[in-house]
Amino acid sequence: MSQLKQTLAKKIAEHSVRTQRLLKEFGNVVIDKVTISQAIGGMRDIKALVTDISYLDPFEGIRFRGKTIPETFEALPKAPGSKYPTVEAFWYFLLTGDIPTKEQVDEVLKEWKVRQVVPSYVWDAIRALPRDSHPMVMLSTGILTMQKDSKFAKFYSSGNFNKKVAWEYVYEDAYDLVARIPIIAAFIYNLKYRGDFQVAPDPSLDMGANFAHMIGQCKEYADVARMYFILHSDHESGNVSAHTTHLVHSALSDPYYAYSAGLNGLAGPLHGLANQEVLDWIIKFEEKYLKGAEPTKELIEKALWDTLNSGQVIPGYGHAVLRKTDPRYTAQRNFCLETPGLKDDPLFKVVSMIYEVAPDVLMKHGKAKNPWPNVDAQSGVIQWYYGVREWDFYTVLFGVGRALGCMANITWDRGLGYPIERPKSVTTDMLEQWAANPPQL
Ligand code: AMX
Repeated sequence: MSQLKQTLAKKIAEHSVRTQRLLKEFGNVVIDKVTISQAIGGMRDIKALVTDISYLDPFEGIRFRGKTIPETFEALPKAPGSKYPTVEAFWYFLLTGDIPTKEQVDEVLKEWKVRQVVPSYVWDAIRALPRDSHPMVMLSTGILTMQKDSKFAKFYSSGNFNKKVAWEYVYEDAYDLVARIPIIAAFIYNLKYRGDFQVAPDPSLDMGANFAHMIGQCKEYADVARMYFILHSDHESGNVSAHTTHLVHSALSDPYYAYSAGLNGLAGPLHGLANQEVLDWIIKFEEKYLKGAEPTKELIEKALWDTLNSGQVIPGYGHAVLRKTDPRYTAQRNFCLETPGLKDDPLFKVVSMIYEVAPDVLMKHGKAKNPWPNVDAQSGVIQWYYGVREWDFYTVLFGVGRALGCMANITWDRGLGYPIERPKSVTTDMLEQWAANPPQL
């Protein structure tokens, strides 16, 4: 058994004691109450999910395993010659909460290579789709296709299914999935935008560098990929992609079913597709308002109001939990400011100008609870600068990163034996009765 799996087995066993004690001794302790607006309004803020992989504070932003983004980047072992950690080191950290030693990272890097081999039927299935399918359809299909070889599904139907060790099979699938998803994403990129010019993985490279290599990018892009996949990995478990993955897996659907479903949620414009929408908005702004002229704050303000007045949202702004600028936005903005060339890039200038104008506009508009930018407002600029200009691909990049968090989460879900998810529905009649006579709780 690998060091990672041994560490995880020990931690899950220790943690289970805490979960079981909470359930048995304190199961009736009330931690939250639910209002009518929460029941109708998308369950906002209801504390009804448990995860230790990450936590999102509305004002501070995300912490992975208790660490902020800068602390995470600082603490993890770096890729050779880079100031960014390898995704593999981050995977160890997300799963266990421990900063891996060099030896532990080396073991993950080695195992990753074995697991990253994608069955050839995945290529056949993706190639069979219409070439103008959205790349998220291709990614979700590619992941779902691998279900037939799920180790968890085989274990479940083996006749020897045992809840206590079920997590080990989820772990096996989850690990295979995170190792394979960048290879599948690169395949989709090459299929759709590079005339099916496919590049084999280079076994000497870590995940970020390998992704850069496979999509024909320069060496510097390896850091973009590492940063991007880590930043997008997890945002606690209530967001649509993570929650969908958790929900689907709670029915003991295997990780392939679960993450394919999660990706379908990520493909929504209010969630992961927003990064594509941001680029789309900027390009249309340039075509319609600039026509070759320099951008000005006045023109941006006008375009923002035109968008709002036509009933659309400003993509990349607002958040269901955050109430300040998303630190993932800041991390990417800092990357731009620290990268010669990028900080003077015309698109980065437009994005920075939108940042100066949009929060005030949204505040005057008076609807959005959070007028500040989220991760998606900044991520496309970096891709664009490095030549990944096919912006309908940006959500696929998000999906590669998000797999890390979703897969770590469901491995733990199974380890702790979380049951099938089944909230209770009520009727509008019932709400009206409670509105007239609030129940005594
Ligand atoms: N532009 C215009 N209106 C916005 C807005 C924005 N960026 N953000 C929120 N609003 C509106 C909502 O549509 C809602 O209007 P309504 O009352 O007419 O229905 C009102 O403000 C209140 O919404 P909220 O409570 O502030 O936000 P929410 O929790 O309902 O939704 C989110 C959160 C992210 C979907 C929303 O802010 C949004 O649509 N943003 C733009 C799309 C986007 O960037 N999505 C990516 C989010 C990050 C991610 O998941 N990747």
